[in-house]
Amino acid sequence: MAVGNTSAAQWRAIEDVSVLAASTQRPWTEISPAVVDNFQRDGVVILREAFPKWVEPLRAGLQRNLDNPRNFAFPCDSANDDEPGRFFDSYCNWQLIPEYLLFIFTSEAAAIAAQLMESQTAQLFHDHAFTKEPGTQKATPWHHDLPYYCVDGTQTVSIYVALDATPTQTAVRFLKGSHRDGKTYRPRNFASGAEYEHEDSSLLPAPEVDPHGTDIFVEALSPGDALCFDFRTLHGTTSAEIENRRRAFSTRWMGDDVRYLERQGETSPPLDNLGLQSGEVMRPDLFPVLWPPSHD
Ligand SMILES: O=C(O)CCC(=O)C(=O)O
Repeated sequence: MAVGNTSAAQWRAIEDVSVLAASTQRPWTEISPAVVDNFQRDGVVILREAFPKWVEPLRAGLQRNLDNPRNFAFPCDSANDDEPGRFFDSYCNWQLIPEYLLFIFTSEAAAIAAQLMESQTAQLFHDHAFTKEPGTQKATPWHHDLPYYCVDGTQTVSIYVALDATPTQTAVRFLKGSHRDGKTYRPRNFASGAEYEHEDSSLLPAPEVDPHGTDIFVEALSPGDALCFDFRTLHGTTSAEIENRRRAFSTRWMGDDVRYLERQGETSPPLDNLGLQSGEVMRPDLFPVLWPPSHD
């Protein structure tokens, strides 16, 4: 079983990604003000049929990742050996998997991210691919992503593209409005449920959320639909058994107010040696600014 947070591959495969950003174009697609308002209010929104033509390429990219996890960055199996099924994830692979790279540099994702974040710019943080195989009962523990990351800010979004039809029973659930409650919870390991060791006393114990409560946002997904959620929005799943393969490809985006934050403990991804002090902008040579689409 591959454990998380150790890199099998060099994720910084391209010397200066700004060159790639400047030589590619990303299309515009309009997000309605009502959708932006919903995202700002709830911390989550669904965009139906946002990326239909990307489903096959992203499935192919994810299959490379699944077939040879050790050739790629940060592979992780979160269903333990004595648990049924497989819950695989891997992140920071866009420089290694061409289909991921093409999606990030040439799809509408950057334009969508900028609009939802109400930000002039959209800067890529990283990609994150997920697969739950049939038979898996392992729940995704309730968590929010921001305290896992070496960044802080309020203009953030993950664009999670469903690659399989997913019923509500096994889809990711979100606690509406939790991005604005001012609380930050300890990250936890998906496989063991153990909390990360952090010296930050402002972090609350990992949250318990009623997955069937009235404030839960959950939608059945079709391939190509995108769930878009703030890094601060609490999310998780039930342990309902996965009946059909459930794959998703997520990209994490940072807006104008996001800055590097030196966390007092483990982060995921564990992006060390960035050469940054807390409060500095994330390096555009490693984390490309993809909206606006060109800088000339
Ligand atoms: O697909 C899942 O169950 C987990 C997704 C997730 O936690 C995330 O995208 O941050």
